[in-house]
Amino acid sequence: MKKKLTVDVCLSPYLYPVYHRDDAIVVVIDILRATSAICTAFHYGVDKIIPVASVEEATEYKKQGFLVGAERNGIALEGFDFGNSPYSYMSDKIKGETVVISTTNGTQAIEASRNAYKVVIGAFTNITALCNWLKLQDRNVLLLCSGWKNRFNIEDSLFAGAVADNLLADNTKYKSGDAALATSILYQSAHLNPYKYIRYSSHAERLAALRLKHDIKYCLTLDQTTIIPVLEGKYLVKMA
Ligand code: 3SL
Repeated sequence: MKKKLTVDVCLSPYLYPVYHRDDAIVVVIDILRATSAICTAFHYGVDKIIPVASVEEATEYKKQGFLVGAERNGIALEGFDFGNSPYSYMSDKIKGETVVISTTNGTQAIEASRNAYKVVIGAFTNITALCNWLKLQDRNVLLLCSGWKNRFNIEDSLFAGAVADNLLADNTKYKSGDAALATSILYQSAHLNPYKYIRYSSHAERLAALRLKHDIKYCLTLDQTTIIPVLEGKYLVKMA
């Protein structure tokens, strides 16, 4: 009998070293809003994205003439071209360009998992394409939640649960780690109205206070794109 593949969830980048496996595909998740913004940027024609962890690196790229998005604590940093709203990437300005992005948590999670077998980007906006692609791979899957400053958050866990739930439906192929099981139960209790479920979460409240409720709603919208961004060296590119 063929050995089952494992689907698991790492609830914080801080825990990544504990969950790392050499052969697993890592899906980086930052629903509010980095991975949703990245998927949107590719859908609107960006050629490549360079995710960077620090504002210093982002500043260096800006000096070299790159278009740069930089956000900290939900606020777009002054002196850069974009913040982290998916809406800011719905623009002709990015078509065919390489854009650099640095965010509070999302780009930190990408940095933490750089040494994985493969790193791809997940969001509700590309969820069906992502799940279908994952099911075609013969690989263990690790869903990495960016969280908030290394803490658990609901929105990333909910998305991880949605993907886990989808993959684990084939229990002849996949088995779950405990965190995958827990998040898929979370998803099952929330899937009929995810907005209602997350609107009192700390980051949704933070974004609502910044008058960004429309961003939250967009980031919960399913299947706006079929593009799966994948990390190749220092670049995120559109998966061929
Ligand atoms: O944490 C991140 O990387 C950001 O997505 C946070 S925010 O939604 O832009 O506030």
